[in-house]
Amino acid sequence: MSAESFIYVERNSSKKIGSGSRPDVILSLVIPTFNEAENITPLIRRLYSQLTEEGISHELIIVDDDSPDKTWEIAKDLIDEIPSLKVIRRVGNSGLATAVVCGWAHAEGKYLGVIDGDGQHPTEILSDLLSKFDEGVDVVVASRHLPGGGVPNWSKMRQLLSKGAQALGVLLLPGTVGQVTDPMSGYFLVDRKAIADCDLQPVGYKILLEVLARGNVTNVAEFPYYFQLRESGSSKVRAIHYLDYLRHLLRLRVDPLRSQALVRYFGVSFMALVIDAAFFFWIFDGLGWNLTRSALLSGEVGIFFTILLLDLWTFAGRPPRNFVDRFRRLVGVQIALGIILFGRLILINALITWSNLEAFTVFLIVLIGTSPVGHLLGSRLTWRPARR
Ligand SMILES: Nc1nc2c(ncn2[C@@H]2O[C@H](COP(=O)(O)OP(=O)(O)O)[C@@H](O)[C@H]2O)c(=O)[nH]1
Ligand SMILES: [Mg+2]
Repeated sequence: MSAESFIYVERNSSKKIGSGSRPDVILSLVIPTFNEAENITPLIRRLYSQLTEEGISHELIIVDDDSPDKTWEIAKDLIDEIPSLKVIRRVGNSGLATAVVCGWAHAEGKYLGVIDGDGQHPTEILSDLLSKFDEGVDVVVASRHLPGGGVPNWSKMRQLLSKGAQALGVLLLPGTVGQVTDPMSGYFLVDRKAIADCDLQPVGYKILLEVLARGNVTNVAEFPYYFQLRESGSSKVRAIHYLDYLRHLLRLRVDPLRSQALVRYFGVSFMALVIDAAFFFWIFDGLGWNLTRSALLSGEVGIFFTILLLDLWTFAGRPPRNFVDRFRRLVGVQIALGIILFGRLILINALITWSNLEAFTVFLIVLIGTSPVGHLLGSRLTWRPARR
């Protein structure tokens, strides 16, 4: 065993992810573990033989948080057998996301990655993920939410929590979370250049969030995968991790760089609302058009204003940059918001028939009530980069 293959990291170690890499290591794959004694040996062997067969020069870095079941010791015993293995035993610190950062800080490869230690992430797609870097992307995410991907029989509760967490993320950090179909993925690779010397300070479980938010990331690619059943042991996800996630989102939210996009976003939404209402008031009250036609036209004016400003101002510079992709995106947003506008017309007419409120009041209630739905949908379509 070489001296640097086993690393003992004490509390408050502040090693950073450097910009230099070893030319002979393409991939540094971090495997965070906590009580994975039964899973870790087969996983390490599988990864090593597969990557070696595929000719991918690599290192495998276990970062174990001093597991009571001695996962780190079991891994350490494999160092003689697996030449590409490094084992980090972290004492006095815990948490999946910080463990990954710790592993990357000790990594020497050009591309940095993370994979779960319980066998739930299929190793077979690693070379597919890696090959995406040829297209000039900064991050490649393995996604459960693309066609061809999926999750096994998660309880309804966990599915709901996962969807809710994602929706909340899109709402709070549209430009970050909305960039990918699976922002909760724990399986992804990142070009070292994108996060070298970045001050990554993740909270809890979601390291991808931190990379997308604080890294120098412009282009993201995704690749589908099916989340497999755990080989052994149990998930470490607890209720507290949902609170951690919320804390993480809020922490990233108040980051001034990110706030600028958010302020612009809400600014545009608010202006669109005012324009929509003023236009409606003008043609309905002033010109005497009928209710449905007025609501339709003013809604369309609002939509047009929104998509144009989000594209040209709020998210200027975000991919896709070529004309065809951009046109397709704008049409997508228009169609989505158009469908909502149609629903709004039905609601307005229903409310007018069944209540004795004034037309303008009804219009305002429905407009304000439905705009979050519209913007959520619109944002997903507007900010998601063209998929590679
Ligand atoms: N180092 C470290 N690894 C962790 C910690 N919590 C979870 N893990 C590992 O992170 C991976 C994913 O965790 P898991 O509980 O399976 O999450 P799930 O797949 O989303 O249910 C597994 O390899 C765990 O052993 C932690 O606090 N520290
Ligand atoms: Mg798991």
